[in-house]
Amino acid sequence: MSSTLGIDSPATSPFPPADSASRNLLIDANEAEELRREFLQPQPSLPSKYFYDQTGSELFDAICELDEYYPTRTEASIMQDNIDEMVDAIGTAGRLIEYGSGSSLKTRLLLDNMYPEVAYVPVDISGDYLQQVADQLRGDFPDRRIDPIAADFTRPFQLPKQQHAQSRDVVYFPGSTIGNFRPAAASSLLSQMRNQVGRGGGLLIGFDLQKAPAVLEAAYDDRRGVTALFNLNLLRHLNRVAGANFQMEQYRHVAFYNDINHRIEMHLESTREQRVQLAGCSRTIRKGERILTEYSHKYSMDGFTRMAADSGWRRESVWTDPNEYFAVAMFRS
Ligand code: AVJ
Repeated sequence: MSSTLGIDSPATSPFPPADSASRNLLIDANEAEELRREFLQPQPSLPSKYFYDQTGSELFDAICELDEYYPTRTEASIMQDNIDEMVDAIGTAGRLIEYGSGSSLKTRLLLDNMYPEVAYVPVDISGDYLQQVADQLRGDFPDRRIDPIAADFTRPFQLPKQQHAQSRDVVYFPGSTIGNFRPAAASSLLSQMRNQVGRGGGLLIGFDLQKAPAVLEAAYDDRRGVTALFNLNLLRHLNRVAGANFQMEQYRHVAFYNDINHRIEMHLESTREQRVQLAGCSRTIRKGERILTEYSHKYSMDGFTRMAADSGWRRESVWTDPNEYFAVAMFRS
């Protein structure tokens, strides 16, 4: 027991499971190790991917309907207003590879308008849901080739060989999900995407732009408290799949704009001292101590273009809304 942080874990590998509890987890050993690694940091954090169980995905859909949460509807309006230019930029042949496709709801506009020879390759970590969505899409777009791939896009994954040598691949990454990655991780993901499509390939990406902190904080701490439920639901999900004992009523949602790192930070603040078990480890969380659950980085146009250029991407086109709240851009490798 190292007293400083009240952390309880045996001496050998830094984050091994302390007791039998870890053996009947609904997550694999790597995920359990990742959870322990993040949670036992001096500044505890929990991976934001655990937001998205069934309830979390429904809460996120509800967030997208909120007045305060402008990103989803703003990106959709940019796509709607510029769809012809975008499908021309994607080209007449090749594949549109969507990282973290989820419901593919946002993609339907592209699937409706892209040239018929362009195949759609949705990539998502939840295989069953992916197959379900792919079957629906095949029903709605019978003339379009749909090739789903079940994979964790944060790690390199294999794509089936290209049909025709001259056709180009375009990665599609909407919703400013790039903002959830710390700058170094975002750069390496952009490099991975570039290696995936090769020379002449494309990247169609949506990213949220810097703006007044009041607008941003309202978007991540809405009046009705839907985002607060979305944040707290992460604890319930971990209780179910990672052998945790979080008492949700003993935490409160916190979201603020960090103007040094240009990001929204979401935390769960403990309202009292408590002992927490998670994935076979445990630690004390003090009253007022915060657990980080999500970063959402906001970009300047030049800043994002520079970050992409550092990963080998050249900006070809960019589309924004009249308020310049959000941007969608096509990059070429
Ligand atoms: C789906 C990850 C882009 O960061 O804005 C919404 C998730 N978090 N409200 C975002 C989210 C809080 C969203 N992304």
